[in-house]
Amino acid sequence: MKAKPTILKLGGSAITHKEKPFVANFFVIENLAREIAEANVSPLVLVHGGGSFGHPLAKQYAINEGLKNSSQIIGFSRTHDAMNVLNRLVVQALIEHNIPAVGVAPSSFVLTKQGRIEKMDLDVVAKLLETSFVPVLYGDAVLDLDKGFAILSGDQLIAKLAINLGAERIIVGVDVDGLYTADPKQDSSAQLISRLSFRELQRTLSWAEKAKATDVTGGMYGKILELIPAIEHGVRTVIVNATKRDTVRKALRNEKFVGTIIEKE
Ligand code: IP8
Repeated sequence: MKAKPTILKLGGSAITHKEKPFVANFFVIENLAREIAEANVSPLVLVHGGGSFGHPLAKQYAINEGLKNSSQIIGFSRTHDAMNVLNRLVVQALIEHNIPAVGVAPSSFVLTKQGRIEKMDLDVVAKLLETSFVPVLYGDAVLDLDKGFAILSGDQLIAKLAINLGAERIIVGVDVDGLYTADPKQDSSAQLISRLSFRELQRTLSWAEKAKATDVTGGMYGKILELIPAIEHGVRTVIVNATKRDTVRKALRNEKFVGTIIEKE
């Protein structure tokens, strides 16, 4: 592969209505599909999160705790299927905008061990990129070598993809403008951090840790922790608001945008 890929994560909090189980935010999905088409970046890998599709089921059946009783088995199927439904909605919107999107289920090429990626066969994804397709992956229920199964977050996936595919950058689209000095949903004096180094990042973790409650994969805190290996590896990482018009397009085009840029130095 010649050019270095861009990895764009579309957060579940942006593309679904988080408080309404199994309700997609079609307005945001459609808008993002249009902006991705306009930005015309290649090679591009998309990864989306679970939002109100994957998380309620993952929680209900305790998928991330591993296989402890047989009643969880159907829950694994339901969680994976819900993610597949959301994936189809995203892929269809992209195809409507003439983007050659191909949905790829991480559960078909990733095995975890204690919840961490242990084996990942990227041949198909790399070949898709080489052939000018846009692979669309997602956080998924995956098989785990030790505990039967686990939840693989889209964030763990993007960091690993970025390193293994030699990505140029990661763009993470969420439902807030970026990283703040405090939790913006709790504290009105919180200020947006426009740029920070890897070292400065450690300090933001203290408040982010408190905000990890809702997602089975850890919310903003989990997100930052997962991105660390890619940032350390030198992959420029930006966090932007995917629900605000034009932001993802500007970030993809490297135009001036509101958000947080995290770099190694
Ligand atoms: O929203 C988790 O992915 P995330 C996906 O990226 C599931 O953490 C199945 C809950």
